[in-house]
Amino acid sequence: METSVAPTNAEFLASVATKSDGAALRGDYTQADAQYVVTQNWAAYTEEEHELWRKLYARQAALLPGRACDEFVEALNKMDASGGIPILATTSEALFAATGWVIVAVPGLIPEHSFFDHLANRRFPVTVWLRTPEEFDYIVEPDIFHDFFGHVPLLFNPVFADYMQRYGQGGLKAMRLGGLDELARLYWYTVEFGLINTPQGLRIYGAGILSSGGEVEYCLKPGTASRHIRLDIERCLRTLYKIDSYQESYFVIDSYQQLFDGTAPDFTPIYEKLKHMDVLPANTLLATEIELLPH
Ligand code: HBI
Ligand code: FE
Repeated sequence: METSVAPTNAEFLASVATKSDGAALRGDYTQADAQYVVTQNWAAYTEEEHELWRKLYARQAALLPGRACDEFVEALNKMDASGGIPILATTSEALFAATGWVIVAVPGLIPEHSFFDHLANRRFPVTVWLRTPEEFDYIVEPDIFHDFFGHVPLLFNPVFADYMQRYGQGGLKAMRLGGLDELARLYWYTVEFGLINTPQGLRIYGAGILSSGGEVEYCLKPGTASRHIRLDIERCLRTLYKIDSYQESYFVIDSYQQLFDGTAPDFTPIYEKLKHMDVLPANTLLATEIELLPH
């Protein structure tokens, strides 16, 4: 990576460490700076919240063997966050040492421009608050369990980390080109709901699946109505997705390098072309496509 990135993030870590107040409350954007960054007020989490985290973690970790990709499981184990809601700055330091990424604490969903700007500068926004016990199985918005457990482990992988930065750069560009809906589908079907082909079979790398109790099992189950098809970026950019049910399509990659290389070209002509084409429903299977999950 460019050498200019490292000092920027090191300075950032230093500035966060000196802030004394902080935020951990859902929906509290009053503490956020211009980039929507807050300080994680770790002392404010209750014992009930730590206990809920431990339960979420234990349930999810037990589902991973044979389903999550090895890179995810190995990094997650090293992160050592099974005991309670983690201190983000601690993992951020380890992550910075591994791939030059840092974690920034945010109050929840943030505007697209800020989100992309963080990614483009190797900063991953992690929401500070934890879901309620009623949301154990399903939550609409990202919380700290989804963001930290689901997203942070793969950022320890150098190639995936580089893809995420390139995605952020592409996001800023898509905003200027009117390609945001299209590019958001790529994030959804890779970073959130992606599968990867390995010698041992299909494995999960998408954070939306890996942080969901039900979909970890569902997405690899033979005989469901869902598609498992090879990722073709242009095809993916045309494909609508489900936000309130399990996915009807899962796009499968062969390597993280495929993501990095596939996002190297200028998407301008693709956005132009797609403006004249219909979007595809989430359950589409084109005549040329092959279902990859053996029945
Ligand atoms: N904000 N905190 C947060 N997390 C996200 O995943 C996120 C966001 N803002 C915008 C956004 N995602 C999207 O537009 C991307 O999914 C493309
Ligand atoms: Fe996410």
